[in-house]
Amino acid sequence: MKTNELCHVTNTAFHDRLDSESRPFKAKRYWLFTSKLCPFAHRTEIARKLLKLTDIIGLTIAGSIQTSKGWNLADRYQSPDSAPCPIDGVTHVPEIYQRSTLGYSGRASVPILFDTTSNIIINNESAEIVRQLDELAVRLLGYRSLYPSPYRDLIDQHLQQLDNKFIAPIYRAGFSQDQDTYHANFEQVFGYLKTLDQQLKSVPYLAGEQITIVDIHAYCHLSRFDSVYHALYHLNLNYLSSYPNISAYMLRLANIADFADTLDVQTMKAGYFHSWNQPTPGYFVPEGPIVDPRSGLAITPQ
Ligand SMILES: N[C@@H](CCC(=O)N[C@@H](CS)C(=O)NCC(=O)O)C(=O)O
Repeated sequence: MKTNELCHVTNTAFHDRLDSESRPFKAKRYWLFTSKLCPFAHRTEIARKLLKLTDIIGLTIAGSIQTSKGWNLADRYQSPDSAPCPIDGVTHVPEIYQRSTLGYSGRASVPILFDTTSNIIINNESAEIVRQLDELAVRLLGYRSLYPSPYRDLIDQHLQQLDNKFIAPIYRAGFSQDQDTYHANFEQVFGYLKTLDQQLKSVPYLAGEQITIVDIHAYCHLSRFDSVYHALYHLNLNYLSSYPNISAYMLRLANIADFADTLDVQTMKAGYFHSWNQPTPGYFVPEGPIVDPRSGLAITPQ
């Protein structure tokens, strides 16, 4: 699969495998670190739940407001799913990178897949982590793969389109420093939504009748569109609720607890509008639009 052109998104440095000879598997040896703000980390939370790996893979969800000290693990997100950080003395994510690779100078991003036995980061690229969790669930639990071989080419095509025609332009528009860059990416985003709405006319999920990994990727960015990207990145031509097939698709996914239970719109929004590296002074969190908490779709007040 060709690498993608995702600007403003952290390029990652850790691409190892979780279940290799050198790291014999045991429950809770592997640990995920995420944040409710991050759509990429969100992918790994949904995969962990959907693939029934919650007793096997540990999880700590950092506080959703990122400061110059990085993601805060001491003030972690409070939920039955979010366990205390298993690494002694660590309070912020950059410390995990330092502990794992002395002198590490890259970005300290989430998600992180960590090995609590050898105390090293295995992987910090969400798409790779999701695929590895899928392989683990198929091998260990005999679970149906969310990346089934007969559909891999189709899934890869959708993943590529999602990354290059929607996700990358969202960040390029939101962080653009001139009208032309903003305009070109604004057009790409709404062009993609029009195409996606057509694609979802005849199928319940992006690769057909079954949920696959591309639906996880799509849900994580689409569920942030109406409540965050519309205002924060000025992608304000339409709300997703004005695309009938995309809306029906998002409500279908939101009816699956393993998707909707991982979405916390208020916490996510507070993260975006208060974090130090977002295009907003962070004085307040916009009150509108009213959104459905399970799909993130804007609701037109009656
Ligand atoms: N390519 C990475 C992107 C991860 C990423 O950009 N995470 C952001 C939050 S959405 C982050 O932690 N940024 C913090 C930083 O880089 O300091 C993936 O898909 O996992």
